[in-house]
Amino acid sequence: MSVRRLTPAGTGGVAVVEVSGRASLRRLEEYLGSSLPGDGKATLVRLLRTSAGPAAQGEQERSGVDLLDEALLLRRGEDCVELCLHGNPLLVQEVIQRIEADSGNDARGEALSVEAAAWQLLPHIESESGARLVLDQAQGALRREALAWAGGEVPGPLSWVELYRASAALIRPPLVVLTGASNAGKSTLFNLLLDEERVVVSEEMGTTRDTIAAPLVLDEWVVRLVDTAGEREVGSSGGGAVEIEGQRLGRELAARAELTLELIDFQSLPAESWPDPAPEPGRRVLVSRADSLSEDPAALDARVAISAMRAPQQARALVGDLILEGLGCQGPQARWQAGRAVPLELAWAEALDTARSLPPGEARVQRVLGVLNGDSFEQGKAVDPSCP
Ligand SMILES: Nc1nc2c(ncn2[C@@H]2O[C@H](COP(=O)(O)OP(=O)(O)OP(=O)(O)O)[C@@H](O)[C@H]2O)c(=O)[nH]1
Ligand SMILES: [Mg+2]
Repeated sequence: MSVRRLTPAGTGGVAVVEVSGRASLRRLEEYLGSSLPGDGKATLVRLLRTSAGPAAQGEQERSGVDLLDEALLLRRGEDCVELCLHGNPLLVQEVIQRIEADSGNDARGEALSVEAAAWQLLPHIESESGARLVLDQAQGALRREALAWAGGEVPGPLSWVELYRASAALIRPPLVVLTGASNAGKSTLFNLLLDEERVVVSEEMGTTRDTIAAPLVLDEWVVRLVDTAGEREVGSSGGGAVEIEGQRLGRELAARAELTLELIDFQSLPAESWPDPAPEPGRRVLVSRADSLSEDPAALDARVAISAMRAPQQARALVGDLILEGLGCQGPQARWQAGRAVPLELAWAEALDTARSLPPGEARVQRVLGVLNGDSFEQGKAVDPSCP
């Protein structure tokens, strides 16, 4: 049984609170002093500070002193209702506490079904395609597909983990970090991509001394773009210590980024040499300040070089494509497709893949049900499904 907020904490027009579990619903009925509507039906309810029977509620309503909120109550299936409250955070908190006190809530460590987890994730998704993908799973796309696969009715994906990886960038914004020597043009590119003067740009070495992140929309995706302090030798006294710390933070972020984009100043390239634009997965290298190549736009594209000054539009398009390619956001698998089943967590995908060891049929269905109902996980972490 549980009471949980589906919308993010804070001020809002509406706050949605989910109450689930048979015992919770019984207690909620007692608290409201009226029976809950049938599945798919909604009703208006008045939530009071005290849980009393209908007679006492009527009394308090008349005096008008104890009303916490008037809410729309929506029945979502046998064991679950949603309360749509007016979004005052203080009143919402009070309502949650009232219902919890009445239902003996113990949500901590409780199993969370894939649908419940999807409803919780939905308000936090930053791209429209990602939100639609998560909504599909909240409405049972993964459950339908995974159970049909477990029962041997459909072949299912070759790998649930691969399916998760292909869509991961839609679900959580990947970290994309700009790196490179001081004055390579990182901040100039950062501003150009965001289409605003977000950070300071100057010809002075060591202009950027901190890490600055901003969301960048690219086609269907949103990425977390980070500008960093450029690499150069600095003394550790005076302002140097701050810059060294900034460089350290930048390296730390780059180490855990889904993609690093290293800029190399065209002028600093040794003659006859050109960097490999894709030296390894998760790393792309771009030649910057290639003004002299900008006379011939095809030369910029062919050599993965940009001139933010002379050909800004081309630079923006080239880097946007490079980021999406580097993140694997290409091909139909990576895009949102209506109603497609996608595990929203790597742990779910891994747990589903382990069910392959069982032949399609009842045993696999039971194992998959355990994953879908969250029984195979504890506090958000996967446990070995082979050890129940
Ligand atoms: N000619 C030319 N100059 C550029 C280009 N891109 C950036 N610059 C200039 O290069 C200088 C350094 O640019 P920044 O964007 O501040 O460089 P940075 O990599 O952020 O430098 P740090 O913050 O020190 O790490 C500025 O004077 C920019 O105007 C370009 O494409 N062509
Ligand atoms: Mg900079």
